Amino acid sequence: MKASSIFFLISLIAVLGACSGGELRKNFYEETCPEAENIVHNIVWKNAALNPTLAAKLLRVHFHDCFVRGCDASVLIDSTESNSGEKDALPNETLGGFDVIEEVKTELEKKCPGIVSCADIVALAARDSVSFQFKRTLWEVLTGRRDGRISLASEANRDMPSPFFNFSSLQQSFENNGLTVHDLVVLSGGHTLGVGRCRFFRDRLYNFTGKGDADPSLNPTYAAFLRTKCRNVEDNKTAVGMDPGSDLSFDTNYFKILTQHKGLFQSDAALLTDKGARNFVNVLLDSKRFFMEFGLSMKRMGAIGVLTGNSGEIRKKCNVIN
Ligand code: HEM
Ligand SMILES: *[C@@H]1O[C@H](CO)[C@@H](O)[C@H](O)[C@H]1NC(C)=O
Ligand SMILES: *[C@@H]1O[C@H](CO)[C@@H](O)[C@H](O)[C@H]1NC(C)=O
Ligand SMILES: *[C@@H]1O[C@H](CO)[C@@H](O)[C@H](O)[C@H]1NC(C)=O
Ligand SMILES: CC(=O)N[C@H]1CO[C@H](CO)[C@@H](O)[C@@H]1O
Repeated sequence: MKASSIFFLISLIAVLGACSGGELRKNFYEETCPEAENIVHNIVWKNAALNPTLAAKLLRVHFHDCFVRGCDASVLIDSTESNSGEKDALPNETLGGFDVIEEVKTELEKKCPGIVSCADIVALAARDSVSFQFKRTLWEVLTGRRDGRISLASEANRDMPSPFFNFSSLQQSFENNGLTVHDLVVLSGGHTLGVGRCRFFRDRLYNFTGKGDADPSLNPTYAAFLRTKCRNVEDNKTAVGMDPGSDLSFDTNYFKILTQHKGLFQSDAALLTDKGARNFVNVLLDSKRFFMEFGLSMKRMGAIGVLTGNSGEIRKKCNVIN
Protein backbone atom coordinates (compact mmCIF):
# COMPACT_ATOMS: atom_id res chain seq x y z
CA MET A 1 0.00 0.00 0.00
CA LYS A 2 1.10 3.53 -0.68
CA ALA A 3 1.66 5.83 2.26
CA SER A 4 -1.31 7.95 1.16
CA SER A 5 -3.71 5.02 1.17
CA ILE A 6 -2.42 3.87 4.56
CA PHE A 7 -3.07 7.36 5.84
CA PHE A 8 -6.56 7.27 4.34
CA LEU A 9 -7.26 3.96 6.08
CA ILE A 10 -6.01 5.28 9.39
CA SER A 11 -8.17 8.39 9.00
CA LEU A 12 -11.22 6.28 8.13
CA ILE A 13 -10.71 4.08 11.17
CA ALA A 14 -10.27 7.21 13.26
CA VAL A 15 -13.56 8.67 12.00
CA LEU A 16 -15.43 5.41 12.57
CA GLY A 17 -13.93 5.17 16.03
CA ALA A 18 -14.96 8.73 16.83
CA CYS A 19 -18.57 7.82 16.04
CA SER A 20 -18.53 4.79 18.29
CA GLY A 21 -19.63 6.80 21.32
CA GLY A 22 -23.11 5.42 20.66
CA GLU A 23 -25.57 7.17 22.88
CA LEU A 24 -23.05 9.25 24.74
CA ARG A 25 -23.46 12.93 24.09
CA LYS A 26 -22.21 16.35 24.96
CA ASN A 27 -23.42 17.72 28.29
CA PHE A 28 -25.80 14.83 29.02
CA TYR A 29 -26.68 16.36 32.42
CA GLU A 30 -27.58 19.78 31.00
CA GLU A 31 -31.23 19.41 32.06
CA THR A 32 -31.01 16.96 34.96
CA CYS A 33 -27.98 18.33 36.81
CA PRO A 34 -26.67 21.43 35.07
CA GLU A 35 -23.88 21.96 37.60
CA ALA A 36 -22.58 18.38 37.32
CA GLU A 37 -19.53 19.04 35.16
CA ASN A 38 -18.61 22.16 37.15
CA ILE A 39 -18.79 20.25 40.40
CA VAL A 40 -16.47 17.54 39.08
CA HIS A 41 -14.13 20.19 37.72
CA ASN A 42 -14.00 22.24 40.94
CA ILE A 43 -13.40 19.32 43.27
CA VAL A 44 -10.81 17.74 40.99
CA TRP A 45 -8.91 21.01 40.57
CA LYS A 46 -9.02 21.66 44.31
CA ASN A 47 -7.43 18.26 44.91
CA ALA A 48 -5.01 18.54 41.99
CA ALA A 49 -3.67 21.76 43.50
CA LEU A 50 -2.89 19.83 46.69
CA ASN A 51 -1.54 16.69 45.06
CA PRO A 52 0.58 16.86 41.90
CA THR A 53 0.32 13.09 41.36
CA LEU A 54 -3.46 13.11 41.12
CA ALA A 55 -3.61 13.42 37.32
CA ALA A 56 -1.55 10.24 36.92
CA LYS A 57 -3.83 8.37 39.28
CA LEU A 58 -7.13 9.48 37.80
CA LEU A 59 -5.97 9.00 34.21
CA ARG A 60 -4.88 5.45 34.96
CA VAL A 61 -8.12 4.64 36.79
CA HIS A 62 -10.10 5.67 33.68
CA PHE A 63 -7.91 3.46 31.47
CA HIS A 64 -8.33 0.47 33.79
CA ASP A 65 -12.05 1.06 34.04
CA CYS A 66 -12.55 1.13 30.29
CA PHE A 67 -10.40 -1.92 29.48
CA VAL A 68 -12.33 -4.22 31.81
CA ARG A 69 -16.07 -4.55 30.99
CA GLY A 70 -16.12 -1.12 29.35
CA CYS A 71 -16.21 2.29 31.03
CA ASP A 72 -18.79 1.38 33.67
CA ALA A 73 -16.96 2.32 36.89
CA SER A 74 -16.53 -1.39 37.68
CA VAL A 75 -12.97 -0.57 38.74
CA LEU A 76 -14.33 1.42 41.70
CA ILE A 77 -16.34 -1.39 43.29
CA ASP A 78 -14.89 -2.77 46.51
CA SER A 79 -14.48 -6.49 46.91
CA THR A 80 -16.89 -8.27 49.22
CA GLU A 81 -16.63 -11.52 51.13
CA SER A 82 -18.13 -13.39 48.21
CA ASN A 83 -16.57 -11.41 45.36
CA SER A 84 -13.02 -10.47 44.49
CA GLY A 85 -13.41 -7.22 42.53
CA GLU A 86 -11.15 -5.54 40.00
CA LYS A 87 -9.35 -3.66 42.77
CA ASP A 88 -7.91 -6.99 43.89
CA ALA A 89 -6.40 -7.78 40.53
CA LEU A 90 -2.64 -7.78 40.26
CA PRO A 91 -2.37 -4.82 37.86
CA ASN A 92 -4.58 -2.79 40.18
CA GLU A 93 -2.40 -2.95 43.18
CA THR A 94 -1.30 0.64 42.89
CA LEU A 95 -4.43 2.34 41.60
CA GLY A 96 -5.40 5.48 43.50
CA GLY A 97 -7.48 8.62 43.47
CA PHE A 98 -10.60 6.80 44.65
CA ASP A 99 -11.04 9.25 47.52
CA VAL A 100 -11.39 12.16 45.09
CA ILE A 101 -13.97 10.28 42.99
CA GLU A 102 -15.91 9.59 46.18
CA GLU A 103 -15.69 13.24 47.25
CA VAL A 104 -17.16 14.28 43.88
CA LYS A 105 -19.87 11.64 44.11
CA THR A 106 -20.90 12.72 47.62
CA GLU A 107 -21.28 16.32 46.46
CA LEU A 108 -23.22 15.30 43.36
CA GLU A 109 -25.57 13.12 45.41
CA LYS A 110 -26.31 16.16 47.58
CA LYS A 111 -27.05 18.39 44.57
CA CYS A 112 -28.79 15.91 42.26
CA PRO A 113 -29.31 12.52 43.89
CA GLY A 114 -29.28 9.47 41.66
CA ILE A 115 -28.46 11.35 38.47
CA VAL A 116 -24.75 11.36 37.69
CA SER A 117 -22.99 8.05 37.10
CA CYS A 118 -19.66 7.14 38.63
CA ALA A 119 -18.51 6.10 35.15
CA ASP A 120 -19.01 9.67 33.90
CA ILE A 121 -17.28 11.05 36.99
CA VAL A 122 -14.25 8.87 36.21
CA ALA A 123 -14.10 10.07 32.60
CA LEU A 124 -14.52 13.74 33.55
CA ALA A 125 -12.12 13.53 36.49
CA ALA A 126 -9.39 12.03 34.28
CA ARG A 127 -9.80 14.89 31.82
CA ASP A 128 -9.99 17.60 34.50
CA SER A 129 -7.01 16.36 36.51
CA VAL A 130 -4.77 16.24 33.44
CA SER A 131 -6.09 19.65 32.35
CA PHE A 132 -5.31 21.30 35.70
CA GLN A 133 -1.69 21.93 34.71
CA PHE A 134 -2.89 24.05 31.77
CA LYS A 135 -5.77 25.82 33.55
CA ARG A 136 -7.99 24.97 30.60
CA THR A 137 -9.95 21.97 29.42
CA LEU A 138 -7.82 19.75 27.19
CA TRP A 139 -10.40 17.52 25.53
CA GLU A 140 -14.12 16.97 25.21
CA VAL A 141 -15.74 14.23 27.28
CA LEU A 142 -19.11 12.90 26.15
CA THR A 143 -21.40 11.80 28.97
CA GLY A 144 -24.39 9.54 29.58
CA ARG A 145 -22.56 6.43 30.81
CA ARG A 146 -24.25 4.29 33.43
CA ASP A 147 -22.67 2.18 36.13
CA GLY A 148 -22.15 -1.56 35.99
CA ARG A 149 -22.98 -3.98 38.77
CA ILE A 150 -20.19 -6.50 38.23
CA SER A 151 -16.50 -6.24 39.09
CA LEU A 152 -14.23 -9.26 38.82
CA ALA A 153 -10.53 -9.47 39.60
CA SER A 154 -10.31 -12.40 37.20
CA GLU A 155 -11.46 -10.18 34.32
CA ALA A 156 -8.98 -7.45 35.18
CA ASN A 157 -6.17 -10.02 35.29
CA ARG A 158 -7.32 -11.36 31.94
CA ASP A 159 -8.05 -8.08 30.13
CA MET A 160 -5.46 -5.54 31.29
CA PRO A 161 -2.44 -5.41 29.01
CA SER A 162 0.78 -6.33 30.80
CA PRO A 163 3.97 -4.25 30.90
CA PHE A 164 5.69 -7.40 29.65
CA PHE A 165 3.63 -7.50 26.44
CA ASN A 166 5.27 -7.34 23.03
CA PHE A 167 3.87 -5.25 20.22
CA SER A 168 1.48 -7.83 18.79
CA SER A 169 -0.01 -8.60 22.21
CA LEU A 170 -0.51 -4.88 22.84
CA GLN A 171 -2.10 -4.47 19.44
CA GLN A 172 -4.42 -7.41 20.17
CA SER A 173 -5.38 -6.01 23.56
CA PHE A 174 -6.32 -2.66 22.05
CA GLU A 175 -8.08 -4.33 19.13
CA ASN A 176 -10.18 -6.31 21.60
CA ASN A 177 -11.44 -2.93 22.79
CA GLY A 178 -12.07 -1.56 19.30
CA LEU A 179 -8.92 0.55 19.42
CA THR A 180 -6.19 0.71 16.79
CA VAL A 181 -2.40 0.84 16.76
CA HIS A 182 -2.87 4.58 16.32
CA ASP A 183 -4.71 4.72 19.67
CA LEU A 184 -2.15 2.41 21.26
CA VAL A 185 0.70 4.77 20.42
CA VAL A 186 -1.20 7.92 21.35
CA LEU A 187 -2.59 6.60 24.63
CA SER A 188 0.74 5.13 25.68
CA GLY A 189 1.61 8.82 25.92
CA GLY A 190 -0.32 8.65 29.21
CA HIS A 191 2.99 7.40 30.57
CA THR A 192 4.22 10.97 30.39
CA LEU A 193 2.66 11.08 33.86
CA GLY A 194 3.35 8.97 36.90
CA VAL A 195 5.54 6.20 38.15
CA GLY A 196 6.23 2.50 37.68
CA ARG A 197 7.36 0.00 40.29
CA CYS A 198 10.59 -1.95 39.93
CA ARG A 199 8.75 -5.26 39.77
CA PHE A 200 7.43 -4.31 36.35
CA PHE A 201 10.82 -3.66 34.76
CA ARG A 202 13.58 -5.10 36.97
CA ASP A 203 14.03 -8.09 34.62
CA ARG A 204 15.14 -5.57 32.03
CA LEU A 205 17.92 -4.47 34.39
CA TYR A 206 19.24 -7.68 35.87
CA ASN A 207 18.19 -10.87 34.21
CA PHE A 208 16.49 -10.33 30.90
CA THR A 209 17.11 -13.69 29.24
CA GLY A 210 18.01 -15.61 32.39
CA LYS A 211 21.73 -15.06 31.86
CA GLY A 212 22.17 -12.15 34.26
CA ASP A 213 21.92 -9.69 31.37
CA ALA A 214 20.08 -6.43 30.73
CA ASP A 215 17.51 -5.86 27.99
CA PRO A 216 19.57 -4.84 24.96
CA SER A 217 16.72 -2.59 23.79
CA LEU A 218 17.10 -0.45 26.94
CA ASN A 219 19.54 2.47 26.80
CA PRO A 220 22.58 1.15 28.77
CA THR A 221 23.24 4.46 30.53
CA TYR A 222 19.63 4.64 31.58
CA ALA A 223 19.68 0.98 32.66
CA ALA A 224 22.66 1.79 34.91
CA PHE A 225 20.71 4.68 36.41
CA LEU A 226 17.67 2.48 36.98
CA ARG A 227 19.86 -0.10 38.75
CA THR A 228 20.75 2.59 41.28
CA LYS A 229 17.00 2.97 41.94
CA CYS A 230 16.02 -0.68 41.90
CA ARG A 231 18.98 -2.04 43.78
CA ASN A 232 18.27 -5.72 43.38
CA VAL A 233 15.97 -8.27 41.78
CA GLU A 234 14.00 -8.52 45.03
CA ASP A 235 12.89 -4.90 44.95
CA ASN A 236 9.22 -4.84 44.05
CA LYS A 237 8.17 -1.56 45.52
CA THR A 238 10.44 1.33 44.62
CA ALA A 239 8.74 3.65 42.15
CA VAL A 240 10.51 5.43 39.32
CA GLY A 241 9.13 8.23 37.13
CA MET A 242 8.17 6.75 33.78
CA ASP A 243 9.06 9.98 32.04
CA PRO A 244 12.35 10.88 33.73
CA GLY A 245 12.55 14.49 34.87
CA SER A 246 9.05 15.29 33.67
CA ASP A 247 6.71 12.78 35.30
CA LEU A 248 4.38 15.40 36.79
CA SER A 249 3.97 17.19 33.49
CA PHE A 250 1.64 16.18 30.68
CA ASP A 251 3.82 16.71 27.60
CA THR A 252 5.51 14.97 24.68
CA ASN A 253 8.62 14.09 26.65
CA TYR A 254 7.45 10.45 26.88
CA PHE A 255 7.86 10.13 23.12
CA LYS A 256 11.23 11.83 23.24
CA ILE A 257 12.64 9.45 25.87
CA LEU A 258 11.07 6.55 23.97
CA THR A 259 13.14 7.41 20.90
CA GLN A 260 16.19 7.46 23.19
CA HIS A 261 15.34 3.89 24.27
CA LYS A 262 14.44 5.00 27.77
CA GLY A 263 10.89 3.67 27.79
CA LEU A 264 10.48 2.06 31.21
CA PHE A 265 8.48 -1.07 30.41
CA GLN A 266 8.87 -3.64 27.68
CA SER A 267 5.42 -2.49 26.56
CA ASP A 268 6.78 1.03 26.06
CA ALA A 269 9.87 -0.17 24.22
CA ALA A 270 7.66 -2.42 22.08
CA LEU A 271 6.24 0.63 20.32
CA LEU A 272 9.57 0.98 18.55
CA THR A 273 9.51 -2.58 17.23
CA ASP A 274 6.77 -1.91 14.71
CA LYS A 275 7.55 0.33 11.75
CA GLY A 276 4.19 2.10 11.63
CA ALA A 277 4.08 2.65 15.37
CA ARG A 278 7.67 3.89 15.41
CA ASN A 279 6.93 6.41 12.67
CA PHE A 280 3.92 7.64 14.58
CA VAL A 281 5.97 8.02 17.78
CA ASN A 282 8.07 10.51 15.84
CA VAL A 283 4.97 12.37 14.67
CA LEU A 284 3.80 12.71 18.28
CA LEU A 285 6.97 14.54 19.27
CA ASP A 286 5.01 17.54 18.02
CA SER A 287 3.03 18.67 21.04
CA LYS A 288 0.18 20.30 19.13
CA ARG A 289 -0.37 17.03 17.31
CA PHE A 290 -0.04 14.95 20.47
CA PHE A 291 -2.57 17.02 22.41
CA MET A 292 -5.06 16.82 19.57
CA GLU A 293 -4.59 13.09 19.06
CA PHE A 294 -4.71 12.35 22.78
CA GLY A 295 -8.12 14.01 23.08
CA LEU A 296 -9.48 12.03 20.14
CA SER A 297 -8.11 8.70 21.38
CA MET A 298 -9.39 9.38 24.90
CA LYS A 299 -12.83 9.93 23.42
CA ARG A 300 -12.65 6.52 21.74
CA MET A 301 -11.31 4.89 24.90
CA GLY A 302 -14.04 6.59 26.94
CA ALA A 303 -16.70 5.00 24.73
CA ILE A 304 -15.55 1.38 25.14
CA GLY A 305 -18.47 -0.89 26.05
CA VAL A 306 -20.46 1.87 27.73
CA LEU A 307 -23.82 1.19 29.36
CA THR A 308 -26.41 3.78 28.32
CA GLY A 309 -30.19 4.28 28.35
CA ASN A 310 -31.71 1.93 30.91
CA SER A 311 -28.75 -0.42 31.22
CA GLY A 312 -26.90 -0.66 34.50
CA GLU A 313 -27.67 1.78 37.28
CA ILE A 314 -26.63 5.09 38.80
CA ARG A 315 -24.69 4.07 41.86
CA LYS A 316 -25.36 5.94 45.11
CA LYS A 317 -21.80 5.37 46.25
CA CYS A 318 -19.09 4.62 43.76
CA ASN A 319 -17.47 1.81 45.73
CA VAL A 320 -20.58 -0.34 46.16
CA ILE A 321 -23.39 -1.40 43.85
CA ASN A 322 -26.87 -0.22 44.89
C1 HEM B 1 -0.37 0.06 26.53
C2 HEM B 1 -0.54 -0.70 27.57
C3 HEM B 1 -0.24 -0.27 28.97
C4 HEM B 1 0.46 -0.97 29.89
C5 HEM B 1 1.06 -2.34 29.70
C6 HEM B 1 0.54 -0.17 31.08
C7 HEM B 1 1.17 -0.56 32.25
C8 HEM B 1 1.39 0.26 33.33
C9 HEM B 1 2.13 -0.10 34.51
C10 HEM B 1 2.75 -1.45 34.77
C11 HEM B 1 2.17 0.98 35.32
C12 HEM B 1 2.89 1.11 36.66
C13 HEM B 1 2.06 0.66 37.80
C14 HEM B 1 2.86 0.65 39.05
O1 HEM B 1 4.04 0.33 39.03
O2 HEM B 1 2.31 0.96 40.08
C15 HEM B 1 1.45 2.03 34.66
C16 HEM B 1 1.27 3.28 35.17
C17 HEM B 1 0.50 4.25 34.57
N1 HEM B 1 -0.23 4.11 33.41
FE1 HEM B 1 -0.12 2.60 32.12
N2 HEM B 1 -0.12 1.01 30.86
C18 HEM B 1 -0.61 1.00 29.60
C19 HEM B 1 -1.38 1.97 29.00
C20 HEM B 1 -1.80 3.11 29.64
C21 HEM B 1 -2.80 4.01 29.12
C22 HEM B 1 -3.58 3.81 27.83
C23 HEM B 1 -2.90 5.03 30.02
C24 HEM B 1 -3.79 6.24 29.97
C25 HEM B 1 -4.14 6.84 28.87
C26 HEM B 1 -1.97 4.75 31.08
C27 HEM B 1 -1.72 5.58 32.15
C28 HEM B 1 -0.86 5.29 33.18
C29 HEM B 1 -0.51 6.26 34.20
C30 HEM B 1 -0.95 7.72 34.27
C31 HEM B 1 0.34 5.59 35.10
C32 HEM B 1 0.98 6.17 36.37
C33 HEM B 1 0.10 5.93 37.56
C34 HEM B 1 0.63 6.56 38.85
O3 HEM B 1 1.71 7.13 38.86
O4 HEM B 1 -0.09 6.46 39.85
N3 HEM B 1 -1.34 3.57 30.83
N4 HEM B 1 0.97 1.57 33.45
C1 LIG C 1 4.40 -11.86 21.45
O1 LIG C 1 3.98 -12.51 22.59
C2 LIG C 1 3.05 -13.55 22.35
C3 LIG C 1 2.53 -14.03 23.69
O2 LIG C 1 3.55 -14.24 24.61
C4 LIG C 1 3.74 -14.65 21.56
O3 LIG C 1 2.83 -15.70 21.28
C5 LIG C 1 4.22 -14.05 20.25
O4 LIG C 1 4.96 -15.00 19.52
C6 LIG C 1 5.09 -12.83 20.49
N1 LIG C 1 5.33 -12.18 19.22
C7 LIG C 1 6.54 -11.80 18.83
C8 LIG C 1 6.63 -11.15 17.50
O5 LIG C 1 7.52 -11.97 19.53
C1 LIG D 1 18.28 -15.37 36.22
O1 LIG D 1 17.26 -16.15 35.66
C2 LIG D 1 17.59 -17.52 35.59
C3 LIG D 1 16.49 -18.24 34.82
O2 LIG D 1 15.23 -17.81 35.21
C4 LIG D 1 17.74 -18.04 37.01
O3 LIG D 1 18.09 -19.43 36.97
C5 LIG D 1 18.86 -17.27 37.71
O4 LIG D 1 18.94 -17.66 39.05
C6 LIG D 1 18.55 -15.78 37.65
N1 LIG D 1 19.69 -15.03 38.16
C7 LIG D 1 19.54 -14.09 39.10
C8 LIG D 1 20.77 -13.38 39.51
O5 LIG D 1 18.46 -13.84 39.61
C1 LIG E 1 8.46 -9.65 44.86
O1 LIG E 1 7.44 -10.13 44.00
C2 LIG E 1 7.61 -11.49 43.66
C3 LIG E 1 6.52 -11.84 42.70
O2 LIG E 1 6.46 -10.92 41.67
C4 LIG E 1 7.56 -12.36 44.91
O3 LIG E 1 7.78 -13.69 44.57
C5 LIG E 1 8.62 -11.88 45.90
O4 LIG E 1 8.49 -12.58 47.11
C6 LIG E 1 8.48 -10.41 46.16
N1 LIG E 1 9.60 -9.94 46.98
C7 LIG E 1 9.45 -9.19 48.05
C8 LIG E 1 10.68 -8.78 48.76
O5 LIG E 1 8.34 -8.81 48.44
C1 LIG F 1 -6.12 0.12 45.40
C2 LIG F 1 -6.50 -1.26 45.75
O1 LIG F 1 -7.62 -1.52 46.02
N1 LIG F 1 -5.51 -2.15 45.73
C3 LIG F 1 -5.72 -3.54 46.05
C4 LIG F 1 -5.10 -4.38 44.94
O2 LIG F 1 -5.12 -5.74 45.27
C5 LIG F 1 -4.50 -6.11 46.49
C6 LIG F 1 -4.59 -7.60 46.65
O3 LIG F 1 -3.96 -8.25 45.59
C7 LIG F 1 -5.16 -5.37 47.66
O4 LIG F 1 -4.48 -5.68 48.86
C8 LIG F 1 -5.12 -3.88 47.39
O5 LIG F 1 -5.83 -3.20 48.40
